Amino acid sequence: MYFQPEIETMPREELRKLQLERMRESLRNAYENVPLYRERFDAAGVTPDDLESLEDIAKFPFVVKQDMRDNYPFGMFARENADVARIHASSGTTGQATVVGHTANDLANWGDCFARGIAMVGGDENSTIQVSYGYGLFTGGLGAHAGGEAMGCTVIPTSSGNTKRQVQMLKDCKTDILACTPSYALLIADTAIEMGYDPATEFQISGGIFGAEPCSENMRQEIADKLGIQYCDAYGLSEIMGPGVAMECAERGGLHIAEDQFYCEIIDPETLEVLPDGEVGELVITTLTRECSPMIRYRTRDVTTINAEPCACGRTHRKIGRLLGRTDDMLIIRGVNVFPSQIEQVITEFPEIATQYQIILTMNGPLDHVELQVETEPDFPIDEVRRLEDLRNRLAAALKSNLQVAVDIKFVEPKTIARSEGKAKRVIDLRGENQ
Ligand code: DLL
Repeated sequence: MYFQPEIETMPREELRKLQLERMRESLRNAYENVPLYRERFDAAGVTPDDLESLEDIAKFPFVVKQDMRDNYPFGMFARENADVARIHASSGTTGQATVVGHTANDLANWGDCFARGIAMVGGDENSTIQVSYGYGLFTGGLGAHAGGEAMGCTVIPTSSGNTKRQVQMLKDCKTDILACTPSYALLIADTAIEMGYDPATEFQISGGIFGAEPCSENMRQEIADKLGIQYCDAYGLSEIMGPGVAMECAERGGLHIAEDQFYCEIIDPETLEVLPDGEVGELVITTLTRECSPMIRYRTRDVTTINAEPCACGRTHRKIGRLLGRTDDMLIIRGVNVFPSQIEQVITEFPEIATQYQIILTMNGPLDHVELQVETEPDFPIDEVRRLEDLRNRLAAALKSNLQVAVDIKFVEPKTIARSEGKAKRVIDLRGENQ
């Protein structure tokens, strides 16, 4: 049931004591070994000795992704080359890539964090886990792999892609747990069904550890039903570690933060004030054990809440709510703030429409123009104008009443929107391009 019971169910007072000790150590590691932290702490007039309680972390300055870019590649490493066991890097699609280093201890801790998620879906050393996250600089593949090894599972490192083979392995190797992005899980499930299988009843699979991108409640339910599994939402980010920072237990009330390794705060992204538990804001993470790349108050841009209510599963670590999206993914449609996952939730209410969509942003004079492309299901008569117009009106009305937004809806033929084997690209922003 638990991977590390003594840590996962540690009484909160004891846990907070452990966090404080580790936070002091992490601040010292950062201050003594990373010039950026020394300069920032000195400028703010604080030293690691000023930390007397966990809440004192609010005295320390934030770091952001740009700081990592400015110090590319190794400027924020607190360890010499000989101690660095591996590096991972972000793709750099939105700017200079960011590089994060891991010592052997960092990698071992990472494996433990992910293994806790494996236990949450009922896995143990008898389980077979198929890792269909991409392997490479992206942390999904190797992070899940480390978790499988820490648990003592049989690990199938399929990586992403070659979806029919993924299905064949799921079936033939009697995979118990699948780990991949939710959009890829749906593609794998749909491919299995197209191949003539019913994975929910014919395959052994019983758990899924899915993360790296937002996923609406309806889409998650569709994946769980099609595969016949318990769905564990896995959160993480490469700057902080990778998958395993927070994992969802069977109670489904949020994702337990690995609080022995990370300290989380929620801030108001405008005023930068720390918000009380339960309020929605930006997640800020301080690493407590990371040796090579300590992060002190890293602003994730992810929007969520912290839930401190006791959990029926017995774990004492606080939880974050399932993520709506990132502050930088939020669309502002005629003054209304909307996350793509909220649009997804509305689309998935319609059985005539597939769980596939794309949002195309263009400029219409000085105004943003938003086109929502959706696919009808193969059995929907897309040529019948009346039925299509009726569907369009109902979808437009649902978007308007749920999200207060009006968007142009464009129906496309079944299976024309590109399927994703990793993180789905839901928003195509053409606003910077000549039109
Ligand atoms: O996506 C690490 C990961 C791999 C997490 C596999 C879970 C499973 P990055 O590529 O650095 O790392 O992207 C991190 O992805 O800041 C979130 O915005 C988003 N994200 C990660 N997990 C979730 C999730 C990996 N469970 C960024 N729900 C984060 C929603 C997520 N968004």
